[in-house]
Amino acid sequence: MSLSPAAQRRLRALRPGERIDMEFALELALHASVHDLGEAALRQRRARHGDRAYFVANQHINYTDVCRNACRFCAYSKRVGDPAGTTLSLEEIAQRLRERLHEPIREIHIVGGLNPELPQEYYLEMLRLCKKLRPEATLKAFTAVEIAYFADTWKMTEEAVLELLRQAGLDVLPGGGAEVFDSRMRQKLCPEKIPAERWLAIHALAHRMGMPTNCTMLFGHVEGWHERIAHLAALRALEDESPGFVCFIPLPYQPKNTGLGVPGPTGEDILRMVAISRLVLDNIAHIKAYWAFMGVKMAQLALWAGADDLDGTILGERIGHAAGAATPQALTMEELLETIRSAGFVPVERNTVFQPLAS
Ligand code: V47
Ligand code: SF4
Repeated sequence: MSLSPAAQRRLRALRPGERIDMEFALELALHASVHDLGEAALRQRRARHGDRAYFVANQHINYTDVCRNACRFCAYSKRVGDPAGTTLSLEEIAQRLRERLHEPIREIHIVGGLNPELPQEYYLEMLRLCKKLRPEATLKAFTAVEIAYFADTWKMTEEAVLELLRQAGLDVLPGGGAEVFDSRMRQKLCPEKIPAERWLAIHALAHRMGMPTNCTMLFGHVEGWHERIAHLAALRALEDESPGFVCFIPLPYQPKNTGLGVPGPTGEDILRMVAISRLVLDNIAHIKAYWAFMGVKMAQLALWAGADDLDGTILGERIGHAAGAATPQALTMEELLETIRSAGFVPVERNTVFQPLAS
């Protein structure tokens, strides 16, 4: 069934930043053509960001793949005690940072599994070390899932954990671990992971403490549009109540080496998801087309369907690549600039919170 003429008119007449209700969002997601959705999302994106497309010079540190959880979509983690598990020592982390000191990196993205063998001091030292070697970089570290794990194992409140980490150098929380908020889906995908309510509460807390965060959704596996729209609605409601989300990242499911046995989203589905995100999340300024999971060419197209950011140079990402992401390990600054320009946009280098950097 295609979109009704009345809904078609409503979509074409959307004003910049106009809020749409969830019934309309679902109707659009189910029935609008990808072309009409992309066109409407492009108008919203242009009203906010013109022809600019953002990127950041960053480095990923995935410090341990040992994890107490065993999410079924995750090809990265190893069971506690598995001899194949790897954890970077603080010296190895320092080495990875030193190897790239000649590059003007502005963000270090640090996430890992829930590894019971690592003491509190490891995390604090890791942050201090990053700040010492890279004082000009923003530390975007630890998903809400890791923060909850620290609070439980260190027997501290989540607020005390965030404060302790902040004193050691933490600036921003990344958006991972959200997956799909629907509890039935979570039961199928990641039954051991914190429930959606706790993920949301930790982000709200960080925002109240003045710490910006990102948000994500893992899509294109067992969920449907009802769950996707409900997920976006929960993010929008949280941002209304406790503002602080910098950017939303729709993460296309990478199917290789995982236990789910489903293929992952099509290109058309990825573009629909990006466009719907731009149309629903009227209170979140940025939508990221994460090239490491989407592929560089898909990410270029996503800039035409509502996205305004490509993330960054990356290097060191292991989560998506363990699940078969057929993308490069890193892009150079020149390659990123060319990717954006050849897609028809004007590249703007930014820091983690999207302040443009003087070029
Ligand atoms: O939390 C795990 C997801 C996330 C798979 O905040 C998978 O700027 C796809 O959150 N297929 C980590 N996704 C990545 C992430 C992220 C990436 C880039 C930027 C930011 C940011 C955040 O990746 C995990 C999980 O949701 N994930 N396995 C998979 N097979
Ligand atoms: Fe562990 Fe995160 Fe992988 Fe789940 S997604 S198994 S919490 S590393």
